[in-house]
Amino acid sequence: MVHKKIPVLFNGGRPICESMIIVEYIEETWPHKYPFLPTDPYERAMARFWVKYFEEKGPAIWMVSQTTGDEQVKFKKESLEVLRTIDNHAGTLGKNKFFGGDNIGILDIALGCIAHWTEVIEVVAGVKLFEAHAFPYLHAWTQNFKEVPAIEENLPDCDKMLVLFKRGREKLLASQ
Ligand SMILES: N[C@@H](CCC(=O)N[C@@H](CS)C(=O)NCC(=O)O)C(=O)O
Repeated sequence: MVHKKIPVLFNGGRPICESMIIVEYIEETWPHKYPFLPTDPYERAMARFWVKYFEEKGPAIWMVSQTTGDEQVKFKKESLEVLRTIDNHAGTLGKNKFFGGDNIGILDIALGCIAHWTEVIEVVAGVKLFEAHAFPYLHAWTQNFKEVPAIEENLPDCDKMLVLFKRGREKLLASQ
């Protein structure tokens, strides 16, 4: 594939890459089974807006584990701003458990890494980002998200992720 990155979905032998393009493809191919986007055009646009926001800004969280010193401080600040913005958005959920309503939708999937990856990133970087009391709405959402059977059964093992991420950071520090 062009970027040599995962994930890649194969359907009928044909590859589709880029996570969120894959999610939209699944939705368009099996709309009744996986209605990941709202039916209302305005709501669809809003869901896509937030997905794009997190695709653009979310990598700051990962970068906290890939940097040191002033650079890490900068990415920590950016990460906290992203978490703050998404926590505010999660504050509008009301009675809904998910951004998709009663069931997870495209934005829940896009934000999935906050629910699971962030804690591993924090350990590897030695930096705390996602305090439950500082981001209460987002924290409540992560609890709901991780309880969804399809999510719970498929989350990668934290210990294995830790080994992998630590190795990545060690390599990075050795090359500096
Ligand atoms: N925007 C892409 C990002 C994909 C991506 O960065 N994948 C990482 C793993 S999470 C990867 O394949 N890295 C291997 C590499 O960069 O060589 C998407 O959402 O699918």
